Amino acid sequence: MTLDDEHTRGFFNSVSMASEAILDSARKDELIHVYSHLDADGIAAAGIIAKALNRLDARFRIRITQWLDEKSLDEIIAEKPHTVIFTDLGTEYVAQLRRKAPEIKVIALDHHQVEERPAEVSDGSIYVNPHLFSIDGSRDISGSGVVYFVAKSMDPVNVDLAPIAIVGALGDLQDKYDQRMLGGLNRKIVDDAVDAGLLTVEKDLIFFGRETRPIHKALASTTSPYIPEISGAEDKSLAFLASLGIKPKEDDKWRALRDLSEDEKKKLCSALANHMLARGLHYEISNLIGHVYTLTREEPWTPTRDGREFAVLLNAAGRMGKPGLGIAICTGDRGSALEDAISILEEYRWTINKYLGWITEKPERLKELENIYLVYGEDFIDEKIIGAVSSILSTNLPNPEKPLIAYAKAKDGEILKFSARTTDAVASRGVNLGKIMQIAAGKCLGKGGGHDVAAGAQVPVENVDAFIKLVNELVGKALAGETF
Ligand SMILES: [Mn+2]
Repeated sequence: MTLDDEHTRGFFNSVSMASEAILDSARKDELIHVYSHLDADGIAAAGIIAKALNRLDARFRIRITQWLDEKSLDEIIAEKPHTVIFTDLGTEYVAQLRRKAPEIKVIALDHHQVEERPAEVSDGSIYVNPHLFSIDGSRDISGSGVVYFVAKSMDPVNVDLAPIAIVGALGDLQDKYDQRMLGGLNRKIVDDAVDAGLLTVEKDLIFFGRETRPIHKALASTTSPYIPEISGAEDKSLAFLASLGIKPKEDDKWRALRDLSEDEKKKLCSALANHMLARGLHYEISNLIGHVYTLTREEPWTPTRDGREFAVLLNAAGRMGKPGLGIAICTGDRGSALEDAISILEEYRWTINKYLGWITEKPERLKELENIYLVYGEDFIDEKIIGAVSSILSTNLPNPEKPLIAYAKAKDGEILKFSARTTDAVASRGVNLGKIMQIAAGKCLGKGGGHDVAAGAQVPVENVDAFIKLVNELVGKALAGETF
């Protein structure tokens, strides 16, 4: 893809339209309501738009939500906003919202798949969505990336928000190019950030904090890959290094991953791969090495320094019920906000490790069906965290050819929340989990959607067995090249 092809031009044309519309609302001092998604990308998107609106002295308010539905549309309308901006969600609700409340100006800055091109592009609503221009929104640009381009079009000063869009893309696991690189339109954002002196990109071991943290801490804090017995356990991580003869200290000073010799790095990688293989998990050594995105203006030792870890921090804030804190960090708050976020991150890591430990403790908790893996979190796993758990698990399944579907009970007990993940390789064989979740949930009185490699659904408790059966069938059909 080149940046000046027809699709890209179309996309950037919609970016300018959105930018004009937002500037117009700000100029007229209209009240702007922003709704964004409760994940790292959604929070990054909210942070970028918040900063851009702040710089305009615009009147706005932000809500973070896990999902939009009819009920949330009614709530939006009841608040009588002049302008609604959806970020990292909402494409499919624009037309409906406009129909119910034609007086509201609606702008959707999204990258989720849409069933078909929204018909009424001329009704005053504005869509910026890569999928409408045949650009792959599951790996070439994230929700926060879309918002970044709009913010940059509003005012070039917003280029300083490029690193936040990179964090969002990493949070959505868009580093799918060779050696875990961001590509497509994300590449353009990376270039902006590098040119502005805010980011460096290097190839190395992808563990968090490779340049600043003691090695055992870097290994223990990384959850992608999730390394059983080492993730979350610094003492065991230290013992693991000792068993390899890798010295954690040099002259009383802790060594970081960047201080390892090439030989030591190789030794570490193959030992980790063996460690996982011995526990029935598959992991490509090559995936341990990749592009590392370092936010150079961030303090060493802090979790905002490494792009991937920053994304986990935002996810943690969202999933642990503190999305506002995540937004504050994205708009530049540090000090006590960062301290709070770090303690939430610790709590979140502890929770995820507890869940992953629970799943791996009994082999039957990872069920293998004909075409998919299934994990049922029962009452144990919080439905807001099921997506993170399935993302982590999906990177080291015994058979990576099968998508993973994890689910847990929602609070009211009436609905089950599903999270589906697979690899690009499986997606390239025709498995589109977003579409499969949408179809299967639709037939089971629920709803679903998302990206080809990462999707979700919610389904009434009584239809769960039918839903799982259908997903298993649809994945099989997709793999067999059948259309449905
Ligand atoms: Mn997203």
